Amino acid sequence: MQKPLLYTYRRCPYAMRARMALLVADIDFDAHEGSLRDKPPEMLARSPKGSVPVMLLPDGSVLEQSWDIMRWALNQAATKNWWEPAQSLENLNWLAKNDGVFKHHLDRYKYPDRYNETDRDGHRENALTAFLKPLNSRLKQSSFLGGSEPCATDLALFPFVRQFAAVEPDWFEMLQLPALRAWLANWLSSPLFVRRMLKLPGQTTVAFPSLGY
Ligand SMILES: N[C@@H](CCC(=O)N[C@@H](CS)C(=O)NCC(=O)O)C(=O)O
Repeated sequence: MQKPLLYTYRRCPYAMRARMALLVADIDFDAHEGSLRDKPPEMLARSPKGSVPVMLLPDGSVLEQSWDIMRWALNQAATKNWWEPAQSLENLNWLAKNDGVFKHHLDRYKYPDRYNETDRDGHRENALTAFLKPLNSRLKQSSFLGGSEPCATDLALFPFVRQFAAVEPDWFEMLQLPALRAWLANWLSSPLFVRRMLKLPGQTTVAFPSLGY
């Protein structure tokens, strides 16, 4: 294997952050677009935990966590402006809160049936109070968590905030979260995101950047 191979799933926010980091780092990689209902046996053989993203490196090692893929892509001289600000205690805390408390409430708000959830609005409120309002306050201080420029933490959080905003877009639009909304709009229109969202053929391995995006 010459190039890294990423097992990915288009709508998965973890896969989205990994793919955006690989694009930022301008890394040439192959991508296998899968389905959560029909996971490729060769991926499961390398990573039995069965979640995406998974990255196979040319030296045979396997990265099984989205943040590890981001580290592998961005922790190098050319992209240290993306990686180093993400190592501050504050930004590591944002990552932990995103992947912890926010993801918990987001899932139960977005998929109440899947979680047998009767208090969907309570989870929506908790996500706002515990995460989105504090994030809005933080983003009033600077446009990005990286400061005036984005860093890996911005990349890591954006796909989850996007999911939340998309559950009830009209309701989200009414919220008094101007800094957060500006941050989100910036990412949604970013060429990185637009390129990442283009459809890959399902269940086949393709050279990701060579599709001419
Ligand atoms: N901690 C993992 C979480 C990855 C994850 O949960 N991915 C979801 C898709 S968004 C998944 O593959 N779930 C397995 C399944 O639903 O079968 C990471 O950061 O990569």
